[in-house]
Amino acid sequence: LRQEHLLREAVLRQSFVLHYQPQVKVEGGQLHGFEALVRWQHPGQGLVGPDEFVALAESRGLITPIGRWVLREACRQLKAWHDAGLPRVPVAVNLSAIEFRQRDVVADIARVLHECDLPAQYLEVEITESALMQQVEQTRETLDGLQALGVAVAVDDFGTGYSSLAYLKRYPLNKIKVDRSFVADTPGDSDDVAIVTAVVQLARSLQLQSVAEGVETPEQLALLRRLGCDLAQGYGIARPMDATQAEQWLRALP
Ligand code: G
Ligand code: G
Ligand code: MN
Ligand code: NA
Repeated sequence: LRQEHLLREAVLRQSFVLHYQPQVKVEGGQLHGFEALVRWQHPGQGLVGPDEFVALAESRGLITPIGRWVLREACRQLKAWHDAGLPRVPVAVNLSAIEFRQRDVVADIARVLHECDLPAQYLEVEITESALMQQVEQTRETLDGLQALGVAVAVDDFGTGYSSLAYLKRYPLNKIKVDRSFVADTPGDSDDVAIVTAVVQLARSLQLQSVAEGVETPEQLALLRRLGCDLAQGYGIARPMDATQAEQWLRALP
């Protein structure tokens, strides 16, 4: 109850901060873009990660204002980097199922892009597989709207939901993110190697980009290279970092 009170206050004061985790090209290792990850600047506990407050925010009707702050802040930061003459890379923002299912989500995103004067090609959204499985007609409309706007869509946590694969064909999507639970025990665990292999091949067959999450070791990266996975993200490449550190990654780009 106290956390809920503090979270409401945080929403009013916008006491959040975004960290950015690099996504690199598996072939060559160059920076591709960032995933924006929200943290709560908690009055007593320091920076608190989303695992500790997103569920509470969702159940208390607070995820929409938080999500809107995240979207606006990511676009504002990206525009600031553009204006500073830094290399232009995309930033991916996570949308919770609740945000994704709002009727006006596409209009909201379009408005933020317009207000920030940011071309849509620099924003991506990540939506979990389970969110995509609900309300098929509305989901399709929203995805069509995002596609028309030019915002790419990644399926987050791929393979962890209960879903048929049919939706991958029916919906306009751009990327599949192989869940880190499948990457963690590669290359030692042959079952996980088989799963990651299959997902990367599936993505390629459907002309979707593949992104491996949770890459922690050089051996995992070597496997992904053999499989032809497009992008990689994980502690072994870089941890999520604040905007100042992320900017150093941009400055280091050729
Ligand atoms: O940042 P961290 O590694 O703790 O992220 C944990 C989970 O929280 C991830 O599954 C991620 O998708 C989710 N998450 C991170 N940032 C956001 C956000 O801005 N909005 C939503 N809805 N989820 C987020
Ligand atoms: O949206 P998603 O849940 O996929 O967000 C990524 C989450 O995974 C963030 O909480 C991030 O801090 C975390 N993460 C990123 N890289 C790694 C990694 O290599 N290992 C582990 N265990 N977690 C990671
Ligand atoms: Mn994500
Ligand atoms: Na994920």
